[in-house]
Amino acid sequence: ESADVVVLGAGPAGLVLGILLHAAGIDCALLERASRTHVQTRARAGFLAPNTVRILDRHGLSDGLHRDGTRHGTCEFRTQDGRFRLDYGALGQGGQHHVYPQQNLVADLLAHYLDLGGRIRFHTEALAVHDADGTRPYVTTREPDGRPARWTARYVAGCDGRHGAARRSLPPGAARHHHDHGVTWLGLLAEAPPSLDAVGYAIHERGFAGHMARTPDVTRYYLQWQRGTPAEAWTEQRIWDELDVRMRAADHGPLHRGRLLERGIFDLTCDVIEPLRHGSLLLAGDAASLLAPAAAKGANLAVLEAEILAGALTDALARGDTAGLDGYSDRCLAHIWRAQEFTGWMTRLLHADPDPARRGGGSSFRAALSRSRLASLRTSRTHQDWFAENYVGV
Ligand code: RFL
Repeated sequence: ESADVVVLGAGPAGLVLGILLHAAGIDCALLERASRTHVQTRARAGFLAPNTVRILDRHGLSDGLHRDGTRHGTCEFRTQDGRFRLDYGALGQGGQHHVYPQQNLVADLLAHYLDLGGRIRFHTEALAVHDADGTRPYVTTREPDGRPARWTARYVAGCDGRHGAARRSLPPGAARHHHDHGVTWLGLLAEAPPSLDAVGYAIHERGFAGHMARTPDVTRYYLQWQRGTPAEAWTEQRIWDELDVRMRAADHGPLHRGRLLERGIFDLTCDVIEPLRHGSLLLAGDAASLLAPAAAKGANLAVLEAEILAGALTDALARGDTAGLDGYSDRCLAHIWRAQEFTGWMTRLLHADPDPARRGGGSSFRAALSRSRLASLRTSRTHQDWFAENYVGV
């Protein structure tokens, strides 16, 4: 089979790209390894930056998030020195987040793409991209019935995430800049209403804890976790008790407890592929760059890159103008490195000690730096404006 653009993966990047290409009259097909149900129920991100919402607005893709999402412009830091709030929506350039679960956005995008008559194949796994340095690349796949197949294209968009076929098919010269922040999180989804009307970041000698609203009934929590310890090692009771300690519930009020719907372990690692274009193969979203979740940038970059790539591919295929494709990598990498830099800064701020369990807590040079940085953030308007601008920016 064939299409002018074969898009691998139906996450936020692949779906936005597919919709914009289809709307521009470009022949494209999406290949997705998982089922429709799987992609639209996979809970992940939830914080959409103002620029992401503007992109979705511009293309008529934001009805659901305006209807069911909520707005968020405050975060609260809890430390040994007390707590303080930053109304980041009123600082910096005045941007707020929209909180809308990623799976709901994916469900909306998928419905929109299908309504347009877009082509998508579920249960179709891309195995490798071939001949990307030529003008007729092709993708080998495993079809829903298990048979091998081949999709030919003029361009292949690798939007298939961190473990996808696009990354595996890069030429030997492609650079992968990898960095391990040395920290692991246990990510939790709790069937419980949010416990505070702000994003909560707790910096504690026993490790970081985080609180992020998702919906009125579901809240995400994070616990800094000892690397190598299985997610199931602790009982629910022990997890909630630890969240209470680190979030300093005794001082600032109890957390709303509930059943834990999901647990996952995330090593805070990150990487950037450079360049993002290898002949006819172009990377976007997590396939292009992986970010630690500390600053909630991944889904936002995915949407931004998809819009840029859609414009570049449309110029190339509809008008024969390849300037956009030639500049695609540099343009996106500027955003990606900015997001990586801020994510690294946030990660160092939130983790006074990369491995408190092993060292038994206590002070350290790094913990003192984190405390000093928080003091600056609490008291300096300039620092707060810088934080706000970066926190909601992509
Ligand atoms: P996705 O969403 O991973 O989608 C890739 C799709 O490709 C499919 N696929 C394949 N299909 C065909 N053939 C293959 N060989 C394939 N291999 C994979 C997969 O099934 C999937 O459907 O990538 P995309 O589109 O680039 O989107 C990236 C975002 O999903 C990701 O950056 C965010 O979820 C990151 N992230 C957050 N980002 C934010 O902006 N704000 C947040 O608040 C936020 N919170 C998070 C997060 C990521 C998390 N995890 C799971 C690491 C919280 C968590 C816990």
